[in-house]
Amino acid sequence: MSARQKSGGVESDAERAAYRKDLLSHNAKPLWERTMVMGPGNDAVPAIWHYRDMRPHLMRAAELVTTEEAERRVLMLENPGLPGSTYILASVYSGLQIILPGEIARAHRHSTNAMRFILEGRGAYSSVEGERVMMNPGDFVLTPHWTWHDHGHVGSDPVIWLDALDNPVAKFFGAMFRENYPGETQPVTRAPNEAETRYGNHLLPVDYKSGARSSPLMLYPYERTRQTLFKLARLGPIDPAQGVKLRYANPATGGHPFPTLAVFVQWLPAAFAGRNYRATDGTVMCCVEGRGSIAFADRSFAFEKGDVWCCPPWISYRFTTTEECVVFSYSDRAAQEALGFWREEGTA
Ligand code: 1HN
Repeated sequence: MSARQKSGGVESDAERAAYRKDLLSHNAKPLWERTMVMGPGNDAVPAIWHYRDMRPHLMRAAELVTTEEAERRVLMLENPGLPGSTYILASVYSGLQIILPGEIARAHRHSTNAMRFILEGRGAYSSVEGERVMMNPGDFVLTPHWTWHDHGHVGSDPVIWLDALDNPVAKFFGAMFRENYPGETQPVTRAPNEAETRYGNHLLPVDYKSGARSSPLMLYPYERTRQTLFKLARLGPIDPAQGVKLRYANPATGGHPFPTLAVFVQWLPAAFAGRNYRATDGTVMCCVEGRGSIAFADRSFAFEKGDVWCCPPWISYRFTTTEECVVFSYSDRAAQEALGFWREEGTA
């Protein structure tokens, strides 16, 4: 007799339990008993790392560990909702890196895309595929997939930057590779600012084909970004949630600078009381100028220059400011758009 005939479609609890146990021995589970709820968001929670707390720890790291030992002297920012992950969000890695005058962070390459956002100090450079890129505060520097890169410092004060990588995405796919360069550093084979000269002036080499998936630029300097942002702030209009928010573009395609990571900068006026906003891309933000705060449903963080915080996917937030602010940010939006997953929602 079938289950349906025996008990009107419902087997006894004991029979079901035995059935479930038997299934488990075959590494299978019934979908109708699923515990995984289909819905947006994940275990990541909003969190902030204040620069006033992290800077002394970076200076201490510089006393305790050499770049030779560490390869990269980085404090990884781990989301408290993702313990053991070493990730700031489920899809994005972030860390704070410090380099001292005269130090070298030796050359390597990896399949993951990396970027730096400079927080403090001058005189450090990143060599990317033979081009030495000088890094100044507010600059955004690219190290795309599989490009050789090493860092050095010819200035006189410590330099600190925020690293962002798409490591969790590559790890998820099982496609993470890395390789050491045969020497400590790669030779300089390109002119200073060569990429900017070739690709950064609304002109492209006539036969240029965007074979690479990332922007051909190595550097988006803050000076130009800031000028544009403040001119647009005067021109308006201002978005009720985001102020004036721009995305960094790949000049060859108009798309995002990386296939996975989207990168943004925004200006918020003084005394801004922003509307609520949420999107499926978890976002890491960094205050470049000014003071304000970001409020989530259950907590809010005051931020100032150098502070880094994360807004997990589909959790609403709103900005308020005391001074006009510039906020730099990045997220996995490029990957989500390419795959068709990205959504946003603005509410009063
Ligand atoms: C990396 O290559 C750098 O090149 C920084 O500065 C942080 C974190 C994980 C894996 C590779 C760098 C990194 C990294």
